[in-house]
Amino acid sequence: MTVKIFDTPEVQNFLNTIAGFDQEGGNDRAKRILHRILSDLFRTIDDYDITPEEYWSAVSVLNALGQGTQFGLLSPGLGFDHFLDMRMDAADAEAKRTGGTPRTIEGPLYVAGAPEVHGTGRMDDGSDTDGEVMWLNGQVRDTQGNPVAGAKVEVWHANSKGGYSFFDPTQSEYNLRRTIITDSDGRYAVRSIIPSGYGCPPDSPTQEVLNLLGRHGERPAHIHYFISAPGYQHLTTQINLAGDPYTFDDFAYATREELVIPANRIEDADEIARRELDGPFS
Ligand code: MBD
Ligand code: FE
Repeated sequence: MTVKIFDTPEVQNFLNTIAGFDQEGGNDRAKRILHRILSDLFRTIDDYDITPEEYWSAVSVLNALGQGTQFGLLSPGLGFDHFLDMRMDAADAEAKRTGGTPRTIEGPLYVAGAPEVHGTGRMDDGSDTDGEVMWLNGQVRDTQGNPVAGAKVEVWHANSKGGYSFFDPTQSEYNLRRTIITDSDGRYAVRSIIPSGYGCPPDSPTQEVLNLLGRHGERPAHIHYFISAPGYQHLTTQINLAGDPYTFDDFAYATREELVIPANRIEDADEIARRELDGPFS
């Protein structure tokens, strides 16, 4: 079947009808956007002679993606999240908003309402016996380099198996998720465990689509951040722990050179003992 009908008046009129162009009501922007998307898809069907069988198999993939967070997971794999970031970067550049830590994608695994701690605290519930202790500290500064006291630093990351609380039923609520308020010097310091990279579930519809593209679904070990303070632009970002085999081969395209952070291994027994006693905070 190699017929081409897209450019005929019948098909063009049909598209106008489907998108509600022939009638009042509805939302004008939605009409125009849906008209564009449907036009592009109809043209694709025409150009590639997509068969009904192929179309219905795509419908069944879309239905499967509708379960759980599966489209949220495929979305960064298909580059939508990074593309939106590229557009925000370009808008910042055009408005001459420069400097500061680069943004990167949020991903599908943020959960609002994490316990709040002031300056210091512990993120893990102690149950991940394979998890290696990690002290995570930093300072929120504005683009002039001045510390921002009382900034909100929301941090979330995976456990040693690459799983996130709320999505991995073996973890307690809000495990490895905290809202940290920076101290008077803009600093925060929390104790947690070193996260592992994330891999899309092998039998998920997301991985099924990636397989069709000959692609893996792996992310390097990373830690997510939202940083906000009144009067400042909200920052969504991540850091990557240096040395992961997927650092520059992230299926979600979220790595940025400036966000790859080498961890320092603390070997000194006295220093470890002092941190165990005092918490992560000194
Ligand atoms: C993750 O942990 C993640 O951050 C993204 C973007 C996609 C899948 C899993
Ligand atoms: Fe993540």
